Amino acid sequence: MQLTKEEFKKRLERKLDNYFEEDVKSASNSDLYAAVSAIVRDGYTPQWRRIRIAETNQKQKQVYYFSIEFLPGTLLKSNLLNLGWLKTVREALADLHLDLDKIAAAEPDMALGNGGLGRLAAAFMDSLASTGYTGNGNGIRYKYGLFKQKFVNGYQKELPNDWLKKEDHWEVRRESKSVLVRFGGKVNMVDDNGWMTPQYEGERVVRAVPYDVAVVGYKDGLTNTLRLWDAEVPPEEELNYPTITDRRRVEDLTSILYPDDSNYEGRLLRLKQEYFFVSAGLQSILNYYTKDLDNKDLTKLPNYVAVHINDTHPAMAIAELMRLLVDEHRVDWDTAWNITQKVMSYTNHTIMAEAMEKWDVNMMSQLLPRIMQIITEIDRRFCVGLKGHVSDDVIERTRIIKNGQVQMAHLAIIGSHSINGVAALHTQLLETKVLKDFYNLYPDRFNNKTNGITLRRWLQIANPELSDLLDETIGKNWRNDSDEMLNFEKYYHDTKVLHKLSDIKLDNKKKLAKFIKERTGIVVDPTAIFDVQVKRLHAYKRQTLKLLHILKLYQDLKAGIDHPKRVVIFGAKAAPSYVFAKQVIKVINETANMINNDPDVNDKLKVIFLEDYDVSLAERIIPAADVSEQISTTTKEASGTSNMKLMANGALTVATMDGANIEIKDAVGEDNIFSFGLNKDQVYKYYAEHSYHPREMYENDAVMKKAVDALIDGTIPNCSAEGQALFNNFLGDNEQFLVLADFEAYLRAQAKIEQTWKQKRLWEQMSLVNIAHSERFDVDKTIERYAEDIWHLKKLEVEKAD
Ligand code: 26Q
Repeated sequence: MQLTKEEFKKRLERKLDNYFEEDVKSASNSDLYAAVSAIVRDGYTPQWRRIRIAETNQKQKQVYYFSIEFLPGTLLKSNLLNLGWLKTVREALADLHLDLDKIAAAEPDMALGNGGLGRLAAAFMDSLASTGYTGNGNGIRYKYGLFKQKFVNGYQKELPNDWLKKEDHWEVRRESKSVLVRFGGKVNMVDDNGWMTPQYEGERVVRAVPYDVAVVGYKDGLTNTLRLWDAEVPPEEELNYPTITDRRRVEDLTSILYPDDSNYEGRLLRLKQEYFFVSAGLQSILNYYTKDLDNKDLTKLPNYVAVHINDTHPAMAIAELMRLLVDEHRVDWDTAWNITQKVMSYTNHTIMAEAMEKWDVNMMSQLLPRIMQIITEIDRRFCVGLKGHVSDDVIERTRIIKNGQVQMAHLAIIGSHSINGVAALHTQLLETKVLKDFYNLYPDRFNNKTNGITLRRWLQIANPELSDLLDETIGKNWRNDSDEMLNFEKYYHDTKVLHKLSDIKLDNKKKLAKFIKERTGIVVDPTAIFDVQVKRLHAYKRQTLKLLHILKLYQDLKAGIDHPKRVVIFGAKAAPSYVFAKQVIKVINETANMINNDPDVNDKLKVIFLEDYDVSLAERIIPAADVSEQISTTTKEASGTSNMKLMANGALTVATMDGANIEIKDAVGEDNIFSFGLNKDQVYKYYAEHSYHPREMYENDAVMKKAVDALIDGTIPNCSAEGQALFNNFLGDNEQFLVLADFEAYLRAQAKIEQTWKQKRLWEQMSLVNIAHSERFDVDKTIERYAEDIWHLKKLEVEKAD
């Protein structure tokens, strides 16, 4: 639908008047945000309805993406962009002396995710709608999103993220679509006319109420639905919840997002959350299938429905679909199993053992007695089916229930027709190491789907200046077809374009410098190298290696050895219970303090740790980055996605050959990336031979020793305990992440960065190549591959309203 500036202004006045009895002059940014978002809602609502009707009529297959996290960030600008209104609205507001960016800043971040996995789920939603596939998100409407991070004396403190305090403007409560979810109690199987049917006794019933968020596709795309479930006391069950505590226990189900992104803890509430949204989602799918589509033949379900399991958190979907088919719809077990396997597919996001979900059999039996019975039966049949075909060892290693625990990854693999990793190396490691036994059993189920990013958000919204430069050079069609970005490489020798590129970067850096000044009071020089590491804080991501590099630079500067000016920028949250990660934050903050206030350094080096890294902050930092730090221990980062966002914005990557970094290198060529460090075979060799002896390295390398010693010799004030903890960690023979093993290679890569920085033209050329090749990581390409290879979807045909 077209919108003119004049029409928008009229609507704005009307909304402000109706909602707040204000006009454009008197309204606050938050009033303006409410009014503009209401106009946007009016813009997509008719289309949203029309598409739902078209879906029901055309009965095409749909995918349901089950994810315990969705991390969309803010939606105003992306909805405006996708409606094709962004420019008009920005200009209309400017006419009224209003700034869209300031108004948009009033929107709270929808931070219903920890990091990569949740952000990927949100990107997939946007992409499905934009590419024209009917895809639905299924998740949890957490009352509190990921905690807000504050630093107090350099320590991380967590504050609740009450994002719903000011009502969410995008969600629609759909009470009529509520379903009931049952927990606990006892289950007895009784014969009901020849069908063994469960009878429940003493179970608790919770009502799941969906809140739907429209996912507006780009330009001629669809408007899909992200369905997030909230837990309530069912009105008909009021008497069973007599006390406030009883009621609160129900509300608690959806109250918090677990803040650990790579460490698994078997908490009962987490298990409840997992079953809650899985059961609600599947019931709602079957309601749609049997009622709206009026289909009674469940054997045809796989022709209409694909359910995707994002990591193992929703893996109970396999058992729950079996329960619904067998118990409620009286489908026989073998038929039900066949349907389930055809419907389900699973993505693995980690190879780290400590992140693998395992649930205690006793806990699961108590909370979900029928589900535990079904998983036990799946496991039994799996073992019986293999007996005699493979060795007993293989059966023992691959079965679902072992040592009193349910291995969720095994359930996910056994119950799905497709298992994918998220980057080529990651998938290869799944096939040859971590899931080798399963790969031998089911080689055809394994496939790779390298992650992608929403270029719409990371270029068009976050970096409009660079987007304009692409328009001016290669034409506007890259906005619809990212392949065309490759044409940008033709400007490799074009001095004018290279200058423009560097002006845009400088401009973005000035804006970030201003923001840094406002937030921290620290002045940074926008002409310095902006060296960025933004991601969750984790030992394997090795913010510690960056820290050692900073200490080395500091020592050089103190000794009169010169380096190009550099501003190191961190953004990272640590899981609240992750002691080591919090110690790293403290040491980095104290190091920053020391360096930023040392007159000897003379502004040659600044270290900025920005609080509360989230999607909104990413949109400010990433367009201003010169260097992208992707320095995880090889084999540990499944893919990474900040690497892709930074590349698209013209940052040059310094990287270990881990995750998708390898594919970035393939795309840009060796000369346009700074790669370094141990390869996967060297890493596995250390592990296999127990041959990592960091103390020897430390004793034999004076530069390393000096940097590491700074942690304990009193150089860095106010963190002797934490500095000692890092020191001990680095020097231990069982240090898993091999920080010191990569130190020297990392310094060499950084020296090369300094050399290149001095050749301004070469730097701009490399930057240009990186931007051009970021098309490879366009999430729409990733989604096309999922749609074709895994979900077997066709695009929906819809007529536009006008
Ligand atoms: C599990 C059980 C209990 C509590 C929490 C969790 C939990 C929650 C979140 C476990 C893992 C996560 C998130 C993992 C994650 O974000 N992984 C990242 O996924 C990205 C998208 O595929 C990859 O790019 C990253 O490499 C990977 O680390």
